Amino acid sequence: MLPSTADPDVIPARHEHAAALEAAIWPARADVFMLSLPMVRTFRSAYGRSAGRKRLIVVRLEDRDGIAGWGEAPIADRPRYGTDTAESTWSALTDLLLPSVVGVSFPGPAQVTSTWADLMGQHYAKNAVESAAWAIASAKLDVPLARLWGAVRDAVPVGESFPICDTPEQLLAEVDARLREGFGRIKLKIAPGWDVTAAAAVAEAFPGVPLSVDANCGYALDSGPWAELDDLGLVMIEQPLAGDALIEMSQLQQQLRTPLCLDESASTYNTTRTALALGAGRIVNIKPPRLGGLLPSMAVHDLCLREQVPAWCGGMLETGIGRGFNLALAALPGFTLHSDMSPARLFYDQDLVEPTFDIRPDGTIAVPTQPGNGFPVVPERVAAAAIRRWSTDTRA
Ligand code: OSB
Ligand code: MG
Repeated sequence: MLPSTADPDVIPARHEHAAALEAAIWPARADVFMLSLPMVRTFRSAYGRSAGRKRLIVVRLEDRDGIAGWGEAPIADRPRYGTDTAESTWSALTDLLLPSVVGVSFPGPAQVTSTWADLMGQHYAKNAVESAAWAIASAKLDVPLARLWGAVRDAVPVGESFPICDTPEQLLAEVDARLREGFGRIKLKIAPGWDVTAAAAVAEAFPGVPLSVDANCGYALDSGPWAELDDLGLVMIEQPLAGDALIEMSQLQQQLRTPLCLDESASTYNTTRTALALGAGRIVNIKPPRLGGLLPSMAVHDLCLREQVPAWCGGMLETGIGRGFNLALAALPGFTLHSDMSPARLFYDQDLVEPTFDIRPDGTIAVPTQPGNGFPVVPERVAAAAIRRWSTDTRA
């Protein structure tokens, strides 16, 4: 059983607490790596099929004290889920964000993020640099991130996100394999042509297992199989309509018993607040790369706690670098539903961290207890996968 949404009166705001944290950070060097990783399977959603290789960007900050912190920007090759691309993220990192951070001393991670408070967007890039700064802070204080942020659990219940398959039989076989590994919630990617039949087949084959669907903006208000989906007893329908269609999302929510979950619509703190106030959803998927960092994610988490809105941590096929931060975040009290946290082996032939993590038979993943990056990054693997590098060193 998952804990119920915590009482906001007895839980201090995580964002305020984390933003006030003092840990001297003085980045002397920054490295940016554009990686190309072979995928072990294609990932298909309403946005189409992912390619056989995935680009992603990894940032390494090295403090004057010699302590290094790593962050990840899990960018997609094409701007379908969000507006950022590999090239725009690279440019934001090397041209805008890192030049204002390297060679400057900061009292804590929040002050690192204030250097870009006036810059719009660039959320993947901001998240990667903020993550690296938090890893340095955590290492310097010798306190794991989850504890720094006010974790209330040491294990995170996880579900799996199932790409669109060629046949229902193939889907049922994959679901069966993941359930045997312990995954406690099934989320099916849906799109017109792959929705009610697939979801009904899974509901029938695995009764009692929490089931949800993720439409990735693939429908219009008057064109979805809403009544049929509503009858399946789903935990949620994630992002049925366009991210900015908040009024239509609210109209749809009024027609359904099933809660709608905000993913693409939860693009910033203010937009998430607006969406909740409009009744555009009753659950929030919190993703640091989409929201532009850990602190913005904590602010949305605090909002959800205050408003008694269940939340969970979404993923973007991160390697163990990004997942290390997501796991620490998902240990906060407002994350009351299963998170998308599949281990990297389900996407990549090799993770960038060693040891990596995996699901345990009880359906949870352990929250990292190591200070700094949750899992030890293997620099040789990052270098081996790099197709482009950039660095700046104030000591050179
Ligand atoms: O909509 O949640 C999504 C991956 C990339 C972009 C968007 C989404 C996803 C997933 C993957 O569903 C979940 C995961 O990382 O485990
Ligand atoms: Mg989603």
